[in-house]
Amino acid sequence: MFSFNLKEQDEISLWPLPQKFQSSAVAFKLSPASFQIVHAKQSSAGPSCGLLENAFRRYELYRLETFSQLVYEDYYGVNNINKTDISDFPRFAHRGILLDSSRHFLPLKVILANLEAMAMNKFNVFHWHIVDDQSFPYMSRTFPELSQKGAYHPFTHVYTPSDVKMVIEFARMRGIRVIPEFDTPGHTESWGNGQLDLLTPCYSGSSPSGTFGPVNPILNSSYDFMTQFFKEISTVFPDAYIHLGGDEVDFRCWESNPDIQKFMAQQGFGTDYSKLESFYIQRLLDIVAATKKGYMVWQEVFDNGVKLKDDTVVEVWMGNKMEEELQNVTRAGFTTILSAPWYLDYISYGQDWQHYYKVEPLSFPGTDAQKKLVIGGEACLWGEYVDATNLTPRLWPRASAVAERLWSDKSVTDVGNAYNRLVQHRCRMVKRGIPAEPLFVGHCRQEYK
Ligand code: CP6
Repeated sequence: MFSFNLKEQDEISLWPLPQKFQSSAVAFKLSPASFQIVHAKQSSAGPSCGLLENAFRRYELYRLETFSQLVYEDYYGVNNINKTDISDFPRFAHRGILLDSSRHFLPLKVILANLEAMAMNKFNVFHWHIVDDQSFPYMSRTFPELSQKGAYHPFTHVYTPSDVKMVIEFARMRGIRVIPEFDTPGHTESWGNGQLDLLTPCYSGSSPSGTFGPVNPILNSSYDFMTQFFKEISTVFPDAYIHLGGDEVDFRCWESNPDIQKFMAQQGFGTDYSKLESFYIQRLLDIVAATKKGYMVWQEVFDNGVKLKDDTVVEVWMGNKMEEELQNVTRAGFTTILSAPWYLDYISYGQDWQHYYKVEPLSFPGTDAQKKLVIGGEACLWGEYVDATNLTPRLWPRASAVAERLWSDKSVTDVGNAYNRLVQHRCRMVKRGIPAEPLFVGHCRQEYK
């Protein structure tokens, strides 16, 4: 009468692949009525661990992620699990996703759904590129005008303190850190709307042109502002790290401004504006260090020779000379994370996940000590062409390729095997309410509604 493809339910499809696992043909039936998950006798956690208790509850029938991925529905619609021994741990400690809520506002719902998908893929860092040139949706208690005047809309397109709390707690429950990025001195146009004199006035000839450039590095008021601002940020975001940006500073406005020119001469910087940039960043780093937070920065900050604290994490994002950069950063003894090969905002026809999958983060020449300094990577979804309508399918399952690269053993490189598992993993995400896009032709047993 009719037939259907049994392939999907017959195979287990773990993603990312555990470090070690051994499955057997012995199958157990799971009955929803009697199923329970308990702490092992030797477990150090126990029922006092609220995080685990909550995770148990969330996973209902199938509970923890890997376990849940082993459960399959048999021909009769009964849930089965085969006896399996697993010993697992991540290859890299930092497995992140960057979302950009400035180029387009991302409603809370989209951010939370993404955190859910991150947990399914064992990502553990949400790098929240929360503000940028185009808008300032972060509602600051100390400087409320930043979002009142800098957000796309002062009420509907902002993250209130309780929104931010919600994101942090939702993430924490899923083992995800939230690292906010407040990118300065460049990428700050939106900050200027609500904070007078923060940005450098650009000149055309001998008079101000009415436009503004990077944060004004020659005024004490800029540093007073940053001191108060990052004091707030350090209390709102509990993670030990803050991302301070420092990328893509456009020098043209600084060059045009006679006060800046005078300052450059006084400091003996000549016409090397990267020295001025470093002067700013150096003072900013000292301000943030005083809040007892560690900081992450984009690679330019290292390239410009800024003196960094030993525990600084340098994020390598430029695709050209990436291996050389990793070599230099680790030779200088800094920890680093890699995002250059994983710019998921770039789209092209075909299965681009395979390119992300084939990256080997430690292929650069260097000593074992240098390689140890690469603590992970991030898939970046910059927001120029992304909002709530297309974020989730654009990110998933393409980011899943990055997830496996950062979690599984170095030897897990078989693209064909990955394809088969990823097809099913993608259907599993769809089944769980994440509208992940298809890899190629085919179907899921349960389509997205
Ligand atoms: N915004 C910010 C961006 C980018 C960066 N910083 C970016 C640059 C080049 C590409 C993609 C994104 N949109 N603040 C660089 C880290 Cl190709």
